[in-house]
Amino acid sequence: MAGWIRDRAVVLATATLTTAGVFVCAHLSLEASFPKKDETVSISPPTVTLWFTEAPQMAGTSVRLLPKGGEPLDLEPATAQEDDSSVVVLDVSETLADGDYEVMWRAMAQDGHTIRGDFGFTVQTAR
Ligand SMILES: [Cu+2]
Repeated sequence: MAGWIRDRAVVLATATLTTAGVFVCAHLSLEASFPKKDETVSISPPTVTLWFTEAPQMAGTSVRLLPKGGEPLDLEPATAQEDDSSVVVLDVSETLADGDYEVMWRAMAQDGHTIRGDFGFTVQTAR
């Protein structure tokens, strides 16, 4: 019993540390996106663009776009915008069919903290 409690405590402590390491970063966070979270767009978006509060380290930053419940689209890796490296752009080189999509992103701050998140949007071109 005591062993079980100790193991459980270790698991909880580890979970807490992991959560803090992943999600708590006072300076780097996602400020805005295109498309916006839960937005319905009437054209296939040419990019998925993420505005961060500071420039992330691109080596630890990635953006994936996938049809809801499907596989990530095979796109070129996201890049920092030339004139503002706090803006990360994923070029969407194919036309998205109508439907629900998910954006899964990860960004590494200059201090090495990694944050991640996801949001959905809908493409609806048909009237
Ligand atoms: Cu940080």
